[in-house]
Amino acid sequence: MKDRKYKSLGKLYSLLLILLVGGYASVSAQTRIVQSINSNWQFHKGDRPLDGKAETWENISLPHSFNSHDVCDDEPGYYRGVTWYKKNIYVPASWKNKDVYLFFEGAAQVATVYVNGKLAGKHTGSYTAFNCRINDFLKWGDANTPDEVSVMVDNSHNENIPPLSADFTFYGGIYRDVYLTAINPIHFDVDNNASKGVFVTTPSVSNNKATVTIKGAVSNTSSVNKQVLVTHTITDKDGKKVAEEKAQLTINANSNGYFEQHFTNISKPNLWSPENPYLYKVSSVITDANTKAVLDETLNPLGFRWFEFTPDKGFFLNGKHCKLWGASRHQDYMYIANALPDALHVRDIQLLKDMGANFLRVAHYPQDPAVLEACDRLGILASVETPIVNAITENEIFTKNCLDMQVEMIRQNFNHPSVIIWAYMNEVLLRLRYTDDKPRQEIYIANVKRLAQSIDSISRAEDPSRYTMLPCHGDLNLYNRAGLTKIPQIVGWNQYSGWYSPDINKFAENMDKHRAELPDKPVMVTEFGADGDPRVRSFSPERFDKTLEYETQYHQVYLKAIAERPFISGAAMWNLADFNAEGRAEAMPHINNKGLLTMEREPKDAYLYYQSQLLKQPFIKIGSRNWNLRSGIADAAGALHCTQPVEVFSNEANVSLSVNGKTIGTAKTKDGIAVFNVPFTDGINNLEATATASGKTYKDEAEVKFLLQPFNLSDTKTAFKEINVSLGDKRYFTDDKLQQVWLPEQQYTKGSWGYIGGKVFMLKDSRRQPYGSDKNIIGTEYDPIYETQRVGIEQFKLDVPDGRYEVTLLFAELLSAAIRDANIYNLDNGKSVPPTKMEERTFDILINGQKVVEGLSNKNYLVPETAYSTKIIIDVKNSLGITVDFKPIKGETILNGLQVRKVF
Ligand code: GCB
Ligand code: CA
Repeated sequence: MKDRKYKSLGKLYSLLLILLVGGYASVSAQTRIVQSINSNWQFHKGDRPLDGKAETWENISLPHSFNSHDVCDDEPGYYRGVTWYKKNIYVPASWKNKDVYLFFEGAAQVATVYVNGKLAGKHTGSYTAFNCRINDFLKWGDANTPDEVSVMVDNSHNENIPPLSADFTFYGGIYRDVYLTAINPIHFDVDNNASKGVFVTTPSVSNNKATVTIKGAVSNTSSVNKQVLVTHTITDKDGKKVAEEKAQLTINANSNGYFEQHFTNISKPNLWSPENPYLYKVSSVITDANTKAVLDETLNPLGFRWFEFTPDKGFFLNGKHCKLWGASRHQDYMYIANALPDALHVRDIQLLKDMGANFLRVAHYPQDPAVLEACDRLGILASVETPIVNAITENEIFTKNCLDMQVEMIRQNFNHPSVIIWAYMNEVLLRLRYTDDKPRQEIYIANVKRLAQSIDSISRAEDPSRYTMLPCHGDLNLYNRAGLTKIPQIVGWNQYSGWYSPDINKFAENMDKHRAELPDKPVMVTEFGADGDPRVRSFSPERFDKTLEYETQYHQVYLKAIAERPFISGAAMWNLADFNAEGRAEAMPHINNKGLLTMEREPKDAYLYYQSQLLKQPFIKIGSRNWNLRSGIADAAGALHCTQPVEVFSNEANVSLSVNGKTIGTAKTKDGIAVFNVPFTDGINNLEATATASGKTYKDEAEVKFLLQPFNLSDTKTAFKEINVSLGDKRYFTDDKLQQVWLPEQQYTKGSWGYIGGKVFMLKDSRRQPYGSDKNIIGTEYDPIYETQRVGIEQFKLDVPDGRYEVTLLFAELLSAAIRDANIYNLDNGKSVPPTKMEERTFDILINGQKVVEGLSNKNYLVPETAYSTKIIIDVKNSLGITVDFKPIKGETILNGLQVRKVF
């Protein structure tokens, strides 16, 4: 067991403390030693060869996941199997009289721990901590005697361990901190599910008075009976002692002694809330009753607050109405998987706070201890849940694993004042088993209900002070019929009307239906969101086009509907940040783009929108602030600007905007947004937005680089340099790396550029995709360009001036007989889209009359779902411009993208 205060400073801090406290006679030497052992591990992917062949080991440090890269590549799937980690630790002989533990904050998903080759412990489940006592396996030599720790970590799919399937990646590894700890044989019971062994509750709290109950156990692993004193001291933020209680215990050898202490009169507690996250400290100390020596001590946070969920008026904190606004969060980053340093966890919670939120749904599994520590400090109320997602396995081992995880989660996180809900089972009826056997399916549903009931009961028994919650997917009738809406104290709804299903107004209807049919059940919206690929933009957003603009519009509708309904206790947007879901294809393969932040934690517009709605202090931010590389066509022949809308997000009534020092105007905000038409000029445009609140001016600046395309390509005032066009597409695509912008297609007009003939590619029978395909295009990062296409195109013309040009043509065959991945999330629960029959196509391509590609066909370069591009150099003469002809031989012609660059 470790004491978290040493966490970041590790060994050095422990040493310092020994030095510091060493000077006081009344305090014994360091009672617990807690040192991280994250550095210098060796990692082996696969099982260890038993045939004596040389093993290959890679040097790594923890936190570590072995899936940091294979979840992002074009190869479907990722490594799920056995791996090994090993490291030497050095345990001094002076610890011989102590209990020595290895404390793992988390390892995914089954970890088997060996010390010097002997089995020391085993833990199942990726998302909870575990502790192994290792005294019996150590060599007890001097400080130079190595003890080898080796851990087999296996993240293979296992029908007995939740989660079975889900829209996120089941990364493997020792992906959180590991500590070596040494404590006296008399200590708080750290063997109780890797908890603190001390459980703090506040049975009654009011403005005037609070009570505190502290329960727990002291373990005595020595061979003699012991008389000890357990002292609990509550201090306020400034370190002032508020109250103290002592209890005398006699603990027999090799057993536990239990204590329960009551603080009955804490007057005028400083209440904990999002506005005032006031934390007291509870120090727990065990002293030897005879010698008075301190044997063990630990520290826990304490917050005084009381709360209630009501079915009609929503949530109340400390007697005041408080709508919960927040987000759900996954715990991964690009290329580091879930193996995050603590600072990145803390950063996320800070970003949530900065958005104006007061709630976090820790979804879909317990996360790093740093998360709830940050919630306590920053004033974010939290719900935590166990990872039973989509489906269950109907057997005793699965049931036991679910219950064990629930108990571990509750006990390990018990003392966080931020936690108000213990949840379990996300959308557990989404992947119903036995779809072809209805009677069997009814038995399955009854088994799900039975499991839910067991988990709910155990949660309430473990911790009557919090609420239980079960997040369901949209099908209210199904969850009602299954009895699942009756079991938890709060029902959560994950709602995607306007995303997976077309009609966004159904969201409000669904919530009203809950109110009408379950009038006694408190309710939260546990998820709602829409994908926004940060590279993709549109001035005419549509459902499923993956633009940030649609994402913002979607959230506007939801926010309004949630705010208007007092019975909705709160809402958690899906998701705080983009996250990896390896099985997904779409615009950014393997990524679920429903984040309010990108994977790198850059704010998308939806985040700014929430800031404008939730923050109390004056707020102003220029929208699309990360869309700082833009392009567009000049407004008219000879014009030196292109007018495009810019949104400003603010909670003030009026905002003004100027560009390069020139005022554009003042506009009223509507629902926090003011829109300006900005005449962008070629090059850098400095935008400045201002708002005035009680005599003070608030402002925001943004620098936008604009690549102005001439209205006529032969315009001399704005010389043509290059153009990138996505065919069959209505969106803009920004490529920050190459500093290129892809424009939506347009029809050819004289003097300009565009296609002639053909139609936009649409997926057959897609209930989602407005245009283009949702397949992962192999061999490119530019999926959105390749996923859209013009079919039956006859020509592409550009009236460029004479000179040498590079013309790049991009193709991807979007029809294929391949069955779509069954794992693609399908919340409208319809049948998956049938494979489209691929018809063979062959066509020639001519540029300015010359056949540059002959017989392009599925038999050569046009491999289904694979990017193919070719660059052709041409010299334009006699003011003829560029004409690309597509001549069908068999089937229809296609073009997905086109780039033209002037060389000279
Ligand atoms: C859900 C799931 C979540 C998914 C989300 C989505 O309902 O609970 O795990 O990631 O939908 O984006 O489809
Ligand atoms: Ca395209």
